[in-house]
Formats: sequence, structure tokens, C-alpha cells
Amino acid sequence: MRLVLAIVNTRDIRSLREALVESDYRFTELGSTGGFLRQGNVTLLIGVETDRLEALLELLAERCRRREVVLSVSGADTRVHGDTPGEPQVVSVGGAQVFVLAVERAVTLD
Ligand code: 2BA
Repeated sequence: MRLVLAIVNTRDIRSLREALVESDYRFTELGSTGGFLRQGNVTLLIGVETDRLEALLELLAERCRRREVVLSVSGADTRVHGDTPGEPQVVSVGGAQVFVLAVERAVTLD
């Protein structure tokens, strides 16, 4: 078994959620915030049998799109060093940032 941690843009979550449910993946959604843009995103915890991992990664790639985000940089902004304050910066975000972890043991206690 694997635990997939997927950080997903909020704009993709509805379509992705529908596809995951339809394909019978089990998952938990956590509201999260990107450290760089400080915008909301969603972190999914998806427990998956190893033989379904590649299909899951394909589904994530299919449903999560890369987008350009325009970032306004103010004088007090410490994110972008060396840029002129007030000049918009274009940042490319997504599709999904995915981490795959080995699961030693998974149990449901009831
Ligand atoms: P954010 O941290 O808000 O980053 C949004 C986008 O800003 C990133 O898109 C990347 O294109 C850019 N970016 C991030 N840090 C940067 C920096 N120091 N300088 C210039 N540009 C920077 P993505 O790479 O697609 O990441 C989307 C979101 O996924 C991130 O939102 C963060 O929440 C998460 N993420 C990405 N890489 C991660 C990692 N290694 N560990 C944990 N979370 C990660």
C-alpha cells in the first residue's frame, strides 16, 4: 500500500473529487495554504493499493492543470528578491505536487 499526498489547486478539486469517487479511491481532504503564494490549496491524503498507484497518478495528471498566476509584488513583500516593487510577476502553479510514501501498516480500528 502507498499513501499519496497530493497538493492540488482549489480550482481543480471539484473535478478531481468527482473522478476519485467515481473510480472508488478513498481519500481525505485537508485545507492548506501554499508557503510561497499564501493562497489556499487542498492537500489530499489518498491510501491506495500499490497496483492502482499508476492509474491514480494518471488521473491526477488528467484533472490537475498547470496555470499562470500573476503575483503583485509590494515593497514589503519578501517573497521575490531583487524585483521592482509593484511590477507583477508571473508564477506557474500546478498541476499537482505529489509525494508517494510507503505504508508500513494500515488498519481500521472499530
Ligand atoms: P506555493 O508555495 O504557494 O507555490 C506556488 C507556486 O509558486 C509554485 O507552484 C512555484 O511555481 C512557485 N514558487 C514556489 N516557491 C518559489 C520560490 N521560492 N521562488 C519562485 N517561485 C516559487 P508549484 O511548484 O506548482 O507548487 C504549488 C503548491 O504546491 C505550493 O504553493 C505548495 O503549497 C505546494 N508545494 C510545492 N512544492 C512543494 C514541496 N516540495 N513541499 C511541500 N509543498 C510543496
